[in-house]
Amino acid sequence: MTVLIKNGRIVTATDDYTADIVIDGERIHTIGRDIPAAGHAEVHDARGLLVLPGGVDVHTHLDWDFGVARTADTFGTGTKAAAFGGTTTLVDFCNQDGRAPQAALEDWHSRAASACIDVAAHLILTKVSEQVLIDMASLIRRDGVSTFKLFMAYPGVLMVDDATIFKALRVARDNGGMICMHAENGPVIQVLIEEAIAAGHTAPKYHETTRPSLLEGEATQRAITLSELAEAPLYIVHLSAAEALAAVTAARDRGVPVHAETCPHYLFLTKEEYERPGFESAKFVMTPPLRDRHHQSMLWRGLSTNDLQVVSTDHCPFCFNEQPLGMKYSKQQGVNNFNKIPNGAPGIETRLPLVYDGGVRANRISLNRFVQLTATTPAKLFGLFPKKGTIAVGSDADIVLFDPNEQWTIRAAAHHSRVDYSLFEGRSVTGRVKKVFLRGGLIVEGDRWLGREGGGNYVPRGQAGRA
Ligand code: DUC
Ligand code: ZN
Ligand code: ZN
Repeated sequence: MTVLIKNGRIVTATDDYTADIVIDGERIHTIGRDIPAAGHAEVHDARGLLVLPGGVDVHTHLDWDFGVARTADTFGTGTKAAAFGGTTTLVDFCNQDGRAPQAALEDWHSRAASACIDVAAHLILTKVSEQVLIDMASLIRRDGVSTFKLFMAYPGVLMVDDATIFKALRVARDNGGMICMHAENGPVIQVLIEEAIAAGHTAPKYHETTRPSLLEGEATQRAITLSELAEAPLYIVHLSAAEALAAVTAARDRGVPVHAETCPHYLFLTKEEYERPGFESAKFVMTPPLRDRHHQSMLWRGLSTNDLQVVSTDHCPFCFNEQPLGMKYSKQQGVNNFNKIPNGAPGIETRLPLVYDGGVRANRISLNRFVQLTATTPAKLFGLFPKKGTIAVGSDADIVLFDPNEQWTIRAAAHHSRVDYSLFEGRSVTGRVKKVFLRGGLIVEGDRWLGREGGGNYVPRGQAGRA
């Protein structure tokens, strides 16, 4: 059973040409010109469309337990939303949550079984005993979990100390793994939060004032110092601050293998959102918080100089309203105290159109760079390439047909996530996902859903940290 995609403009991280693609089973079999339509089970005319590798989003929190809160998407709903946004592979965060890593991973697998697209796991380590350091090696080598997130923030909840970070970096280095770092100085942030609350500053906007960019810069520099000493690769997640980017840039200039991602909300929104009336601004409470325009222009610069190498979503959705999912899934927990607002925001369905519209169409990045940032480099850094992240003979036939000219308006009501709002509500964008193939199977056609829960595979990953 073969599928033919004809006349499309194929864009990868390096190439841009018009050709036909034959998919045989789950893989790309042939790329060529003027391939006859006869004899194929399906023929798709991609004239006028971009043919892109399926997006790879390496930062999501589906069905994620964040203590008193839980994210609103199941693997079924979150991955369906991802597919409509042109993403065909996720690397999602599995929380150790004080358990043996293997138990946490089994639990993650049972929930991830409903995924509609391909999924892989990172492990968030919160209790790193000597046994856990030993377990890391088999997680990398046997289970295909080659990346681990550590937190320098949230003391008493998720934070680990510098000694732990240093030890974990060395274990990752020795086994082909990589540490992903949430870099903010948690203890100092805690002081600022306590002072704000004591002063009666309880509105959502104080989330931003208590997490200054300097403290992201400090922690990023500290993480880099530890990784440099350990001679281990490092990946800074959700980088938002110019100070943090400066530390990454200086390290990369020294030849240190530091990598970093940013997210669409830091590229397109600013801290002015915290001035929205009432509790509305709680929708924008994510960590790190939104920054001012100066940081934003530095992030675009970092994307063009390759000091920022990935755009991921950090899809960590909590509903604005309490109903219908309940208080555990809602921002309303923090209506009287910003420190109780679950930290996180949705974005899994809008990454490609936003970056295409605000990046490529706005002449900030090239079309090839767009593919590199959203598919190829994340696949390479996280041990998924060349199975994922490109269009090449032998690669999985994860393919997006994208209309570069269609203008549409982002509306949460039309989304497929269970979350009840969008950070980008009402924003007009040009560029829209039209068809999505997952391993050769058509799962999205316009607004028609053709995929199924459980149709995604678990993808064990190889060595991490090589772009
Ligand atoms: N960090 C994340 O990556 N996601 C949600 C909250 C956080 O602190
Ligand atoms: Zn984080
Ligand atoms: Zn996250």
